Amino acid sequence: MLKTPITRVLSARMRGWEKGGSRSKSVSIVIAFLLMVVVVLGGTLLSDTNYSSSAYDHRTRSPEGWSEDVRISYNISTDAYPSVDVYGDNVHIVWRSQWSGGQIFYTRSNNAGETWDEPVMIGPFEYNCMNPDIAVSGDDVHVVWDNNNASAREIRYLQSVDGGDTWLPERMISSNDGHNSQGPKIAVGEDGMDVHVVWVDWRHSSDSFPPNYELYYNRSHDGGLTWEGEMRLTNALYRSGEPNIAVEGSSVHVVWMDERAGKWDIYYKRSLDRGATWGGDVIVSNNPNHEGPADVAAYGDTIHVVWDRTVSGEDLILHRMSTDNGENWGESQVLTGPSISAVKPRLTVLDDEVHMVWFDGRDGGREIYYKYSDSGGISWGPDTRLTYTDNSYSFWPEIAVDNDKIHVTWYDDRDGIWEVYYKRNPDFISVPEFGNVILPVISVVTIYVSMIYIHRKREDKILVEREYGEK
Ligand SMILES: [Ca+2]
Ligand SMILES: [Ca+2]
Ligand SMILES: [Ca+2]
Repeated sequence: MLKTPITRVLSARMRGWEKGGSRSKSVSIVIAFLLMVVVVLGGTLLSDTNYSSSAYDHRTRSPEGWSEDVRISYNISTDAYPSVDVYGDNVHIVWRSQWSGGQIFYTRSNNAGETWDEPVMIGPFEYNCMNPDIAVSGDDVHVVWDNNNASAREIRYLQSVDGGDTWLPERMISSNDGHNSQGPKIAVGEDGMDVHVVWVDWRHSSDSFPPNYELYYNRSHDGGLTWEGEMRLTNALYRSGEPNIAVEGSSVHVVWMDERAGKWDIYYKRSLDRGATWGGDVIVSNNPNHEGPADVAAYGDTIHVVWDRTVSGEDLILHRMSTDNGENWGESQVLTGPSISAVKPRLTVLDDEVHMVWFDGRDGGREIYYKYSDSGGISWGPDTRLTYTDNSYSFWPEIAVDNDKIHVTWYDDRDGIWEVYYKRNPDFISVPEFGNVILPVISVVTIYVSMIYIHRKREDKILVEREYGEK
């Protein structure tokens, strides 16, 4: 057979492979594999560098479907007690920052939590602001808190009518009477016109010992522009505290902790006429243990109440519902626990979907947990752990839902100082995730093809040399 250079190479290669070239081939595959590992790791690290510049926290894990933790607050002081509300994909968060003696800070996201504006202090510069809460309807953003620039702590109200771009002048919506008014909670109706605020007031505190705190209330029917004047909601000795409020159509629902019977219990009351008149106090918990605090959420005629019950130093979270707008109440059911410090349950409801968050001590430290019912509160899914901060303390979660997205905020000390965090479900569809896959794949294919090419060139050279050497 005529030996041309090509046939020489081919025949030499065939003999070479027969003679154990497969060993050098496996070596090259192993090298290619190691390179692939290096490239994939490198690609992941590189794209993570881009990713973390948008404030995602890679020290945490997340359950399926949830985004990573996004740090919201950045100044060098303590940031805590966030509150969140959402309208469409516009998410708004307020919190208390220790920045300069205690101010209210605010940020928003107009893309459902993917990016956030730089936080700003809202309202006039005041010291010692506490207990912010937020409610949103369309472009109307309503914020309340308390501070003691008056002769005592009083309820402050701030409003934006342009989605949080600018804020109208701050107003005081409790009476400046020298007695503390604090811990306000705000709710806004679906039409955006009815705004309701409830708080704890000390003006009757000397009536009893322990002091007699009572719930007071104020409302607006024109989207927060004018306020009707405050009303007393409770009238029973001893402390009444930690109210929460929900509005649905013309019905307003309030729950709170009350120690009128010598221990803390959960009470409920409602107004069916946009807050003009109120029904009697209804005890929701029926148990000799410590009960509270509670939260309430309403959708149509279905009212959900959740609260924390302490039994022998551990906590249960219970749920009770009414399907006739608060007239009658079903049996209470235990949703979770007993667990160490399973407290502060917060609720939101949209149709048959009921969402709850709380913080829990079962893992050491405190972590944020989430639970969900898609049957209008009848049956509930498992407890889902949302944070993994390795014995840090994650506290006071708040939750809001719209456009099939669940938004959760809380604060914790993973960075050695209290900061505000956020996460959502579903997870973000992000460019870095795309890059994580495509870039390494292209790199690996290129390197592998080059290696095979180089290897074959070298092999051919050796075989041809050997062929000629043998002759
Ligand atoms: Ca801070
Ligand atoms: Ca007052
Ligand atoms: Ca009282």
